[in-house]
Amino acid sequence: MYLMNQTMRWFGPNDPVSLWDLRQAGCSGVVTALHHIPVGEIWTKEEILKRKSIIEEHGLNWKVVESLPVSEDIKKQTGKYIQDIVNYKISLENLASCGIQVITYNFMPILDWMRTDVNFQLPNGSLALRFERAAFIAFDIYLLERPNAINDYSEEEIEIAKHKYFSMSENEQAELYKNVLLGLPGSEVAFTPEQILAALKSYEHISADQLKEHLYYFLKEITPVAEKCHLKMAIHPDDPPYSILGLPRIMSTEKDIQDLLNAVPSVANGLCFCTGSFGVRPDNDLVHMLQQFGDSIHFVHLRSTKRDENGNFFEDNHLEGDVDMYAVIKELLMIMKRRKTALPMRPDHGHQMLADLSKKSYPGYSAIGRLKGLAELRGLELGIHRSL
Ligand code: DNO
Repeated sequence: MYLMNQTMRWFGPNDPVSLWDLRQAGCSGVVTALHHIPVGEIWTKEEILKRKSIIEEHGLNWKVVESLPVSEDIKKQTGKYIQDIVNYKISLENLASCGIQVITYNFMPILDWMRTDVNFQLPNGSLALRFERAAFIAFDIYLLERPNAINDYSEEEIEIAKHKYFSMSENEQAELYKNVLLGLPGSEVAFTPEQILAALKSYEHISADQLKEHLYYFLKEITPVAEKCHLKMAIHPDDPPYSILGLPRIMSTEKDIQDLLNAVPSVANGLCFCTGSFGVRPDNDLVHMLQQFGDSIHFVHLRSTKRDENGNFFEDNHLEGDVDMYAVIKELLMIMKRRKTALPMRPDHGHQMLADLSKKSYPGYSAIGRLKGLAELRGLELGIHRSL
């Protein structure tokens, strides 16, 4: 019988959520990354093994990396991208030799996930992550003052954003600014406006098609190495799954996945299927996508968002919101049975709740909300499995 391998994300020794916490939450392994190694540099065997032994000392395993980051130079094919790819290949070989099986990465320019509110209060008092479109547009036009930003929105949207911005206190504006540019997950470093504007400018001449070509070039380079050492590459979708701040985004739709798989056909070239990211678009039919691409899924993030007609969404309970989690898990069980393999999964994000409300953690990654998410998902999976 094939049930998913339950994992949790751990940000490493600086994570306020401990490995014991995660083990008590019921997972058998963690997914993590060597966040202290600058992007582009080699992950040495020594550093990988050091991390692995800390994890194993707590009775947990480490088989999935999230993430081995891709440098901006590789995404833009500028500067030292050739060297960065050489280093990436060496890191892959090192990881494989230490027993790692799956490598999560993304190809989102500059920023990873983006929300406008990381403390959105739900009716029961717990806190969730939220994307409010008017706040995001207000950030873009008034706080970042991105040149030509107004061309990306309708007059009506700009009017609503203007109203939003001028009704915010200075503190709220500062909070919004901080939330949107929170930087990369696992890092405390925020971007300054000058840095982000310069970074955005450096993508000005890169279209979505061009960025796709850069992704495929990168994959054609590294896939033979991944194949040779039996690693599976798992690309994470764009979050949210559309262009933001004028940047190209290329892993948002069914067509994007199809293009990726056509460009580099290999068992090593696959997906991190994140239901919360893909699920924000009403035109992404998750069950259909699972049916189409089931053979290429190497890692699963389970989360549900609730969207409205104004382009806002918040992260709902794992079994509520717009994602039909029953149908998703049922499909995953059938994929695993067909492939005779257990896929690694993790509950993605969780609400900040109970004792965690007074604790600090990475946004979305407090202990108790994820424990609750995992417990619900695991129960649902077992229930479906037993009734099939
Ligand atoms: C957010 C995460 C993403 C993910 C990366 C993978 O919580 O799902 O940050 O780790 O995009 O490269």
